[in-house]
Amino acid sequence: MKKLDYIKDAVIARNANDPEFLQAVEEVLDSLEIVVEKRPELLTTGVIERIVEPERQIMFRVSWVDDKGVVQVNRGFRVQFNSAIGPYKGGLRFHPSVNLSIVKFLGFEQIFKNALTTLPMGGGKGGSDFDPKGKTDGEIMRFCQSFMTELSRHIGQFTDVPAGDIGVGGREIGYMFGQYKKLRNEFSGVLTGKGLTWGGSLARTEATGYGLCYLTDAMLKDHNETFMNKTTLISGSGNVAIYACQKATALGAKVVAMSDSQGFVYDPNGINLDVMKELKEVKRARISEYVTIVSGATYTAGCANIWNVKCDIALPCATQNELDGTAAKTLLNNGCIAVAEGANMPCTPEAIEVFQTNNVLYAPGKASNAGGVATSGLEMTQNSMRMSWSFEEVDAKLKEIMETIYADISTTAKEFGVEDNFVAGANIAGFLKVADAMISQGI
Ligand code: NDP
Ligand code: 2IT
Repeated sequence: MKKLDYIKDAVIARNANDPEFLQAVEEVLDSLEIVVEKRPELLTTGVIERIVEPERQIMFRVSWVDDKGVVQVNRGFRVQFNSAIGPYKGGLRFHPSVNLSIVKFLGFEQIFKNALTTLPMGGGKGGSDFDPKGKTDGEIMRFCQSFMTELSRHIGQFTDVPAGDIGVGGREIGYMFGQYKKLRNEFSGVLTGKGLTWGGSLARTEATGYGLCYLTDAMLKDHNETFMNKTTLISGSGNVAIYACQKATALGAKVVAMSDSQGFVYDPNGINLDVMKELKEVKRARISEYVTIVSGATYTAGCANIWNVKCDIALPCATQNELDGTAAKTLLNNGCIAVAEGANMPCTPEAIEVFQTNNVLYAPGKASNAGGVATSGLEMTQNSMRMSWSFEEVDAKLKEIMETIYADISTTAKEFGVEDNFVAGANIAGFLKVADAMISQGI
């Protein structure tokens, strides 16, 4: 019987239909067992029971008209999870799999991630079950406008500042920003990931992937390793994966495989990023097309098969639960020394167990992918100051933040007697900052 089981049981009873949310909460509660031993007031103030319940959950109808004149109806979500240390902040995901469980798990993780960045941002997340694949620009625009028509009532630069996530990039942020501005007659930093001529920050596009590599580099160096000449796998081929590939390659790694939801490409010469960017960012094509352009590369159907490729470092950058216990054992047997998450919760609890019991360095997403939201925080700062920093300035700040996060999670793990357990380090460090703020602010 663990000390926090009574809270876990209550969360399970109240959220029985939300498996992803329960998975995220259980991991955090397990990490906090060693904290409540030292800090009993965390129990008497009810701060743990409070932090697992969203402050506000909004669900709404999004109706729009497709190019054929047919009325379509989607469901929109915004979960405003915690505002103890700043306005709600977190991305919007457009993907057919989006439901309340997924939005709640993402919003919950965002609380701790945002606290780790050192910037004043609370946690939130939103999205829709809208599928952008195969839609025309006009359809995307009309959907985004309808989505923002309702969302605009609930957000604001000092209240809640959404950004991108899966299926939401610069194009979608533009259409949503335009609609917000029309409805409110207000030009403000209500969204991040904006275009560079209308309030966006340089390096926000690159930030999550770059930040992932900065944190991984710090973790490797702390263990007398580097990216140099390391064979690396990166799942996904979206925003996070592409810029992780760019930075890992710049740091000396050889990225030999990337994927999309249908399969993966293996390129023994190292992924040609110009080809990949043209295919994914410009043409929005399937990754299988890569092998028709780059000779020597091969395509294998089934995205999870990427973990069968022999590697030194694995960077899962696609989606939740994409790397399971079996894949983790394969990585281990193939000699993988480090796994760092670009995606949110890509490794299952079984996979994490395999890494941690076999001394594979493992960085959890709420620390390793925090560079995206950290740079969103820097975008908010620039908007408030009515000025913009150079790419080099933002990139230097991002690198410093990621190194600080690594130092923080590593020191916290040591302090609680679980050296190199970065799951515990990240959960505890993120939690304590928010919990202390909640306690100061009263019930
Ligand atoms: P994108 O939409 O740009 O790319 C998503 C990539 O993941 C695509 O290659 C997509 O393939 C693949 N993918 C999506 N769903 C699945 C699935 N169910 N199974 C397998 N592959 C899938 O999103 P991002 O790169 O922005 O996001 C990737 C991950 O990083 C997400 O977990 C997100 O929450 C996380 N993240 C993003 C941040 C950001 O700033 N954008 C910040 C921090 C974390 P396909 O094209 O075939 O769908
Ligand atoms: O998961 C994430 O941290 C994001 N999708 C980025 C959130 C943000 O507000 O930049």
